[in-house]
Amino acid sequence: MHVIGTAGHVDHGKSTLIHALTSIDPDRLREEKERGMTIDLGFAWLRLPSGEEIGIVDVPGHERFIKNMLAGVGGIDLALLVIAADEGVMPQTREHLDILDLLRVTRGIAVITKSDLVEPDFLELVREEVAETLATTTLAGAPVVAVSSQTGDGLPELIELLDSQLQETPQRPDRGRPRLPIDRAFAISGFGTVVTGTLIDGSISVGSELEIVPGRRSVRVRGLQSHKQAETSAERGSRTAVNLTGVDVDEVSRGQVLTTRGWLKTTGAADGYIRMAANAPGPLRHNMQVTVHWLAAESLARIRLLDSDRLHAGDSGWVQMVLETPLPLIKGDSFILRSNVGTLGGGEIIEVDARRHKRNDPRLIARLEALSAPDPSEVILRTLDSGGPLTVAELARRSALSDQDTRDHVTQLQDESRIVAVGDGANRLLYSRDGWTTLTSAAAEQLAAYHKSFPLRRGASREDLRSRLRAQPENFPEILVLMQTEGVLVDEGSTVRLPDHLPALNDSQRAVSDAFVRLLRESGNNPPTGQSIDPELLSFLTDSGEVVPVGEGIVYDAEAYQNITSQVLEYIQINGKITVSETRDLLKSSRKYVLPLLQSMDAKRITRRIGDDRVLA
Ligand SMILES: Nc1nc2c(ncn2[C@@H]2O[C@H](COP(=O)(O)OP(=O)(O)OP(=O)(O)O)[C@@H](O)[C@H]2O)c(=O)[nH]1
Ligand SMILES: [Mg+2]
Repeated sequence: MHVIGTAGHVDHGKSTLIHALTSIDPDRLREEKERGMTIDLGFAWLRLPSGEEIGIVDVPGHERFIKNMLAGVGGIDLALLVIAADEGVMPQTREHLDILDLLRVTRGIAVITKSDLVEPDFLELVREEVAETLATTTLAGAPVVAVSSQTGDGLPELIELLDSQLQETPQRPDRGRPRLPIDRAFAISGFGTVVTGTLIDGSISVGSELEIVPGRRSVRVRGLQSHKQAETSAERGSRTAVNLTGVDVDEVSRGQVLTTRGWLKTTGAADGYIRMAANAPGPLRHNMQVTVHWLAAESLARIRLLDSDRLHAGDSGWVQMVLETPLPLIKGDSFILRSNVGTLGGGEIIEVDARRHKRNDPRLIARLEALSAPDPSEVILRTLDSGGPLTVAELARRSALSDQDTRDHVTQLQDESRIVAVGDGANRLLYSRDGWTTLTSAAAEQLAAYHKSFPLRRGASREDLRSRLRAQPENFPEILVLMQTEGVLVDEGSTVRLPDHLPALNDSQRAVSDAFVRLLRESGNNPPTGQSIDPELLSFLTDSGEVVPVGEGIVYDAEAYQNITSQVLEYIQINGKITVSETRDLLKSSRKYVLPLLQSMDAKRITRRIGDDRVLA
């Protein structure tokens, strides 16, 4: 299935030509009929001699309605560039041709209309002018035919040409993710909401569970039509009308995209490579505000020029578009940049969800070049380098590859050790080798710094390390497992350390500690409180099992604590339970000691509290 579109200056006979070819008047609005001028997109279809049925999008030529033209031209496979014989190439001929060129529309036919109005030798001059105008564009060498929609002259030849050109036009690649940019939304009483558009990827069927993006509105396909014929499914490359349930007509508008659920996200900043239009009305300056036209949507955007300060007609360069209204762009999509004076340029999306870049950085440009390479492995690695780690699904979206292709390339890259995978299933996170190395070095640096600040502690808290590495909680355990396997660190449960880190006291610390422990040991069940021992030393002695802090500034010698717990346990075994005052009498101590002691035994699950009693835990 193919879709073709008209282009050309106002009044040059586009709509009349479509009417003559199809018997369908593409001007459907009353105002269009009254003014004899196309305002919004019109749609028709035609069965070619080969049997193929094609969809046709007719666009307005008037400069004032260029937004509508841009909304219609996004999904076409072939353009009919219409030039009236009596006027020849005019400003909108050039702007529309620039747009086709920038959108990389490589198939086209130049149709000289109103051939009945001029003499044959004048027609020859127009042919020459048209061929010359096309010569510097993607439509260079395209066939030029002269027709009269009035007399029918040349129309059979045009149809033959169309047929043969489309036979040679390959189908768009199928990435298996249907996208239907909505160009019309209306309601039909008894049926509800209908949206139309050109299905540019994948297929959809009656019953499909879809969503409308932006907005994430879940909908279901109730019915499908292509060229006014009911269908059970629609294939890519076809003009499609979709009857939806789950959405009111006033909740849908031109520019939104109908797609499968859950994968397509809007992006606020995207990097791209642009070419300036041959007839650009002025330069594109760094930080200039322009309108981005993409499929049927548009948004204001600030353009950051990444490798220049200014681009003139015919120049090309790397840009970042910062969109005022985020759009669900995907890598590889074409777009047009326009100011209110005219079409400035256009290009291809190279990376979605782009970060803010330092300008004129050769490494950035090298990375963007690699991202625009046709080699999917290279694209996958670069996408992971800049945006990783990513799940397979997210990687597929950002690199604009099908899920299957992405999985195949990832497996290959893993075998070659160029990708590191952490975890399993849908949560599996992929790092480029470089990305993983960066993460492991960061972990090692963090731990080294921690050990330097706290040499007496066994290790850093696991949660602290996680947040410093900005890792997600669901993948962090697996990240640690892999880092431990690679000998980067040792995971000790609640703390994490470098493999060669062993906390040890120096001589003076040892002396202080020994004196402290001796003092505790000598005071038995009632150790002195309010000791001003360095908390780092205390935590070291606790970790190494020499002392047991029970709270409230009370610390026991480990052996004394052991003794106490044995006595308490023995008492409970004999009496079934113990109270605070019984403990006090048993230990010949006071409430001050006994309360925190019992609480610490509860916390260590030696005892359990029931009301005023302690029992065995
Ligand atoms: N004599 C003659 N007149 C034509 C021919 N084709 C179109 N016209 C006339 O040219 C005028 C403009 O035709 P349209 O088809 O509306 O032109 P358009 O390119 O669709 O114009 P916009 O959509 O407004 O850009 C109409 O009055 C047509 O009748 C033709 O082959 N011969
Ligand atoms: Mg028209």
